[in-house]
Amino acid sequence: MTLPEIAAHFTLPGSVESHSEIPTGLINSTHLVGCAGGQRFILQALNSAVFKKPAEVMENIRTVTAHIAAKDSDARGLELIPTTSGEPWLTLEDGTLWRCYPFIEGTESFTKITSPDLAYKAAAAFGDFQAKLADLAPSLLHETLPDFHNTPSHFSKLLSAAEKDPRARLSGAHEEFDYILSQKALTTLLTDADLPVRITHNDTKISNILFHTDGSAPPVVIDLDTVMPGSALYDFGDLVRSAAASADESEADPEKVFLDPALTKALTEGYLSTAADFLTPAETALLQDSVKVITLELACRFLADHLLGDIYFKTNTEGHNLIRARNQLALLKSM
Ligand code: ADP
Ligand code: GN1
Ligand code: MG
Repeated sequence: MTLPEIAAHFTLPGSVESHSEIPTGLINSTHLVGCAGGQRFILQALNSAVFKKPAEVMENIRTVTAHIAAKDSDARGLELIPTTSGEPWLTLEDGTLWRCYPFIEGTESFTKITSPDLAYKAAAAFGDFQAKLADLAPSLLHETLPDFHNTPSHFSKLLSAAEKDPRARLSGAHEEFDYILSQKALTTLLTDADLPVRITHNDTKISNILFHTDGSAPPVVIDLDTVMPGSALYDFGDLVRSAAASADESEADPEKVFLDPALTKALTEGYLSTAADFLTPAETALLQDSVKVITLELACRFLADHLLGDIYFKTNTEGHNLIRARNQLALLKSM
């Protein structure tokens, strides 16, 4: 089915005049659609290999966005555009799930940021997102990706990928693999800490937030597919990992990759400005360590995917996931 044919299933205000893919995400397939009359929309196919129960993902998104909207009617967030038959999303015969959101105009997203001011605002927005969900029972949400942030489990999956080595790639990745093995103790730091289970975003990388270009409103938290029960620390750690990195995840030269201390400070202050009230002392004490843990976790995931033949994360070139793993390790070493 072509994109205009898919778009025709949604209650859009006019015919599709333009469409283009937005390539930043590593998981879903995201398209910007322009309609006659000038209004723009996001059409997105959920990755069915990753999200095995897409309807549960959408139910989580609905529960969370409704809870936030009830508290803050001004929150300019994600609202689903229904299909022409009144459904909140479209399920094709092959099981692919498509959904449609208004394109939030006057905003931009970044894969890295350089301004401490923007860093502070992004972190405050993610803390606020968690704060607004602090009174919603985590048991109301489906665990759509079991063990998504279970670092020891990602470490074990890497070991098993290395043992199988189906593409004979381990010999070209020994340095990275050995370094990860040397960091085993770090993998259990958060799981051993008996942290509170909260409703968390679980994918707080900096491209998952939209900044209003005129600064007229707080940034909008997007990409809610992974919202489910989790630990606040993985959200904080993932934000710092992605936003305070000196270079993109795909940077060709790992020597250019390090964690920027000024951005880390701004992110920490911004996050605490909205999260300090609900965090426990145990969580606050582990904030900076959480950045190391999630960075190691992502290095495990990228390297395992490289060894298994790039079956999870979208890649542009052979060795892309190895480059990504190497950069996460460079980032970890700089902390
Ligand atoms: P993925 O799960 O693949 O990361 P996202 O939902 O994060 O997909 O979308 C990818 C990119 O598309 C975002 O980083 C953002 O730039 C843009 N985007 C997504 N939704 C919207 C929206 N409603 N309005 C404006 N831009 C959006
Ligand atoms: C994926 O979809 P996207 O690009 O926002 C991944 C995250 C990783 C991130 C690394 C569901 O996020 O866990 O941290 O890539 N999302 C999923 O860039 O696996
Ligand atoms: Mg995203």
